[in-house]
Amino acid sequence: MHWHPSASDPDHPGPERPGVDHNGPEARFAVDREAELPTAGWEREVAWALEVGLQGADSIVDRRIPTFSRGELPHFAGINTFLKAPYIEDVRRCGAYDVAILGAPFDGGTTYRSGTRFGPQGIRKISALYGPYSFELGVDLRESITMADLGDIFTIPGNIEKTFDQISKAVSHVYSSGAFPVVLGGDHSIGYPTVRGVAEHLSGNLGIIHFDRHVDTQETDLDERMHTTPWFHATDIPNVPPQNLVQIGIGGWQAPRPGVKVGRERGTTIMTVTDCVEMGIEAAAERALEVAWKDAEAVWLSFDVDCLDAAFVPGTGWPEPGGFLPREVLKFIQIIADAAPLAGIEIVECSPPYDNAEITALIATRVICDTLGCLVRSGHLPKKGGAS
Ligand SMILES: [Mn+2]
Repeated sequence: MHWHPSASDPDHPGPERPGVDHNGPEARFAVDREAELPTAGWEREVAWALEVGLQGADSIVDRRIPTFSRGELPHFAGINTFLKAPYIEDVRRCGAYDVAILGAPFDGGTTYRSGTRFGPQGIRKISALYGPYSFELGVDLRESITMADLGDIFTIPGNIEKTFDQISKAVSHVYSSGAFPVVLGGDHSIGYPTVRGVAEHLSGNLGIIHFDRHVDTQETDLDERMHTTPWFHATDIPNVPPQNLVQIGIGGWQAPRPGVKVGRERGTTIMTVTDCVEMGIEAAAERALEVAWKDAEAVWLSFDVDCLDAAFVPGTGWPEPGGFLPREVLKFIQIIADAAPLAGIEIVECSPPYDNAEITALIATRVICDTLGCLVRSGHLPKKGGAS
């Protein structure tokens, strides 16, 4: 099930090199793979940037540089969309793209630290640091898929239920357009309306792979459907059975007992950090895939950044020590995205006002990029096939 680089394939040993190969096996694959990646997307971007951004000044030696920054470079310049994807004001056009990014800036469901209403902005801002190419994954998103940033959903700060309706309508629109939805939260209360927006389009069941330190399965918290409750309500949807909800990284002193009781009664699958580390990330990921995909038509990925150890995610609502290391969670995500297509992904609980040096937003961005990269390299994106 795990995706293996072709460098380990004896039928494809890679190009001959003089002397002993000094690269490690993964690096060897990566270095060889880069030579196979096309550059047509980059060349189109350069030509477009020169046309709309004007040819650079006479003293600029590199004639690919425009006067106005357009496209990827420089990374510190430009308007902050996710990965510098074009901002699409007319959301009716989102189906023309393989991937659509949409923000759900809402923190009305938080029960301790707020600030996730700034999550989409924080993630977009630090995403400018990233290029479209991943060395180890051997993928260049610019050469493989088209992405659009739809901006944000109009959330209602004082009203959780109206916000849920807005989010469900937005996610439903994007999902039914054929674009792959990437939802930038927002607190975790949005997990219920996002799933609701997808599930209504399925005739079969929707599974959920949920990364978190918290179970989020109680019915209400502080008398409302707060960010501790999304999976109670999601698994009340007839085609979102709790038997297809797998919860990864749960543990510590912040898992409320009412939620644990609901999980026990409904039969969700919980895997602690120790469970995953001791069985090995590969075995844990395969178990998660089995649960989420059992008799399911599609699977939604819900990633709460607080599944990482608190040291890596200061900018979050309920930081909890003892979580995953970034490399563990990235490996987990990669196996899931390589194994099968996903219905979409949401990244929640990134709270820039509490972040330090943007490291929480950085890991949020990385999870999205690794998910997209693995979906691309395994042929799950673009959905209709296309450039590879
Ligand atoms: Mn959480």
